[in-house]
Amino acid sequence: MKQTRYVTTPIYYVNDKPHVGHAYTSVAADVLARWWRLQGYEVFFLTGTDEHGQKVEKAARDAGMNPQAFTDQVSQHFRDLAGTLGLSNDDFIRTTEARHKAACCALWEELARRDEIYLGHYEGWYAVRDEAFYGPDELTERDGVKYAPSGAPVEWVREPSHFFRLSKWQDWLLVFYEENRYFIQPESRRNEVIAFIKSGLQDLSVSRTSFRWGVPVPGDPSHVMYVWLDALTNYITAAGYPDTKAEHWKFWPADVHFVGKDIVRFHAIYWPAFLKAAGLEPPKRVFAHGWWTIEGQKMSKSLGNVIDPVALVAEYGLDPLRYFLLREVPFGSDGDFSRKALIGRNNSELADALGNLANRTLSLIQRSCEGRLPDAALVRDTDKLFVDEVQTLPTEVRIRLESQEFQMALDAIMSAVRSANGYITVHAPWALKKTQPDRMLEVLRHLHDALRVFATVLQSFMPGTMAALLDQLGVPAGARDLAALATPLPGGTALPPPSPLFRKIEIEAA
Ligand code: ME8
Repeated sequence: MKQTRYVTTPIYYVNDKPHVGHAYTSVAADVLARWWRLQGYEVFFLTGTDEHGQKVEKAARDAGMNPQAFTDQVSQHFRDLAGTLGLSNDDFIRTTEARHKAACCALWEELARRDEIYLGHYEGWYAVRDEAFYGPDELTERDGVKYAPSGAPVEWVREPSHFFRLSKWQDWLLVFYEENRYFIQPESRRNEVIAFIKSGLQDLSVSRTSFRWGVPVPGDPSHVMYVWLDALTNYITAAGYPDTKAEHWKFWPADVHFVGKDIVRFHAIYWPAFLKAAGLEPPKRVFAHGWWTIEGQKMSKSLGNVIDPVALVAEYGLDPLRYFLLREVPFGSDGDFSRKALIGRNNSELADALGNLANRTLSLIQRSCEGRLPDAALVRDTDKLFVDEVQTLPTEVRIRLESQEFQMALDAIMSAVRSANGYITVHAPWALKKTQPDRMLEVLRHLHDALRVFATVLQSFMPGTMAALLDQLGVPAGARDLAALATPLPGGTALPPPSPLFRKIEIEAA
């Protein structure tokens, strides 16, 4: 069995500061990376910034800066955001780094050596905002301006260009998707990609001559590489390409590339074709999640509703935000971000359901058991349903997360938390102290065992708060992975006095 796992986020354009959409993809990738580590895999989690191309060059010009100084500055915001979001990324790649330019040149040379690239002339539509070429039948026209399906305006481009023989890979791609049934997720995106390919693939322009901000084409420096060829290569640069003999190459192929639905075409069509053409293995999965709107509207600078994730973390706390992003909508579907919804989830599920459960249980252990963990308890008939639900929870979460169903995983966890609240209410351990002290110990121990399972599986979603809960539960640092759940904590373990994990947030008056 492969003991390594490799997950990536898109590398984000440095034309502007990060917003909550970027935070979303990054948090999803972080949760999966942490989950794999809890299972004992050796994980490589990559994120970074996409710094070349016409769009970034223009943003630098608008800011009155040279492109390198500009990208240094904006890239730092993304690096800082990784810290603010508590990302556990193992590397942060920038496409302006020497290691990356070397990988791009090596890939280009390999493609050229295999006659997968030829020199021609491009004439057609280009959207700088998307850094993408579009066919005439994909466009719509308003007030004399043509627009891509994304809403980006297109311009007519006419220049000499190197082409990648993409059309040659059309049939291979269709067979590849058939043989790798889950390569593109979710299904709706897979269907969309297959329909696009069936409509006919053209060879792809992979170099530009009308601007300079890119990686010069080896042997033809009047061209710079098309920014998507450059950008996609980042995923192998970070795995050590072109040194495929190096230790680090063990991470390739990537297990999951997380992307937004806007960029599925590049990842699901161009990327496997480039790799196959160069004799390299394609990634195992491209998961294209949905799109966030903000209080019902598209997020845009002109509407002034762009949400800064740093401000959200300051206002609501990191873990409630991480939880909300993956809890609110099925991964793959579009969602609406509203403060009210975030506050609602925080108050009802985190503060009330989970937080109160922990606080009630741990306070009772403090008061009624002198702060010592009761011994492992007998599972009586009346405990069985609840204990079984808790014991099967890690497997259920694992199955959900293997297919990146974050919301379903959290749903299963919350349903078990609700059962635990039902269990504490029905068995009322606070009323047993005088009449049935031994039974009180059993009930408290079952609740403690359940909290340990909840905290263990939730660590990947809310690392900070769950570390605090595991501290309060007396779980040693070396016993916090999934395998450790098989070993019960020794009875008599001293537990620190509990303190609240989550705070309730007031809903501001509308
Ligand atoms: O496309 N909702 O970079 P980018 C959800 N550099 N996710 C969103 C979002 C929203 N409203 N807005 C952005 C690029 N995202 C290229 C990628 S990869 C080799 C090169 C997320 O800065 C989502 O993941 O435009 C989307 O795909 C990504 O940010 C686009 O980031």
